[in-house]
Amino acid sequence: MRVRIAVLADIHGNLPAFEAVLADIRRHAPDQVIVAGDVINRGPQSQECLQAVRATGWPVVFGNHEELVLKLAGGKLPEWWESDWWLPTRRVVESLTGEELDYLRALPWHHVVRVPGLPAIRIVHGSPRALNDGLGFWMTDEELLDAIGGAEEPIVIGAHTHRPFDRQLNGHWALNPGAVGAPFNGNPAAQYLLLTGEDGAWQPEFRAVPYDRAPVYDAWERTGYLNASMVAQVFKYEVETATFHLMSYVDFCEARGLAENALESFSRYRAATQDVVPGRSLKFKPDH
Ligand SMILES: [Mn+2]
Repeated sequence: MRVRIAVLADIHGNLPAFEAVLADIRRHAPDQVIVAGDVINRGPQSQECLQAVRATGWPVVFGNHEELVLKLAGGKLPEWWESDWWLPTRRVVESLTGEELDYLRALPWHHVVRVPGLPAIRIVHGSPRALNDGLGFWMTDEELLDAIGGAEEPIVIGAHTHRPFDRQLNGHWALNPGAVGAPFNGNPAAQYLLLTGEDGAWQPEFRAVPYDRAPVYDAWERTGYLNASMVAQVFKYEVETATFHLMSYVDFCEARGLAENALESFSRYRAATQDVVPGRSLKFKPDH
């Protein structure tokens, strides 16, 4: 008997990316599909993504961006969340209905796949330890064992880092499906993980589905906040380049004494990073 499951995560309000993955998943017709968190925030179409995901009936696991939006909705974040910088996240909160916020609150923090004759799989947003503790290639074996060794299932799938990852050690197996809506591995295609279970073992296939990104850029333009919130510009630039820019943008501004939430600062950052190899983590030192 052959079983197939699909795991996708980090849709982040990017509806065209989710629709591309949805079509690819339907072609492969897996037996189970699990969404490993961060359906919302960052991208311009959070509510549309949440509704599209819920329409599939697939189980969804809680992510750190669901947590962030719920904290903001509950007034549990410091005052600086009132700045224009965070306007996109406040818009997410305003756009969601009370019923949708309740749905997010009720999401489980993990999902376990048990198929007779196959190793059990624990699916979380980050790691079994925390929502924001992602699994990635930069971890030493010891760090990875610390992160996943506490799980009772031999296989752990965690997302959050927006980079596909696959490492086996000491009877444990860590996998990361990469991101649907905002990959950071230099490949702008919408990414997810397909697992085929057969003859007592799972075989992973990392899928990367190309899609037209023009509609998501148009959706960003329609929000009206691209010139008010530089975090929105950074999130859009991350989708364009499939590279993590948020921390390096903040570092870039700090090193030069630039105001973070100014279009001029973002334009300078964009010009300075045009030729950087996609997928590389960027760090900036002051220029003298
Ligand atoms: Mn994420």
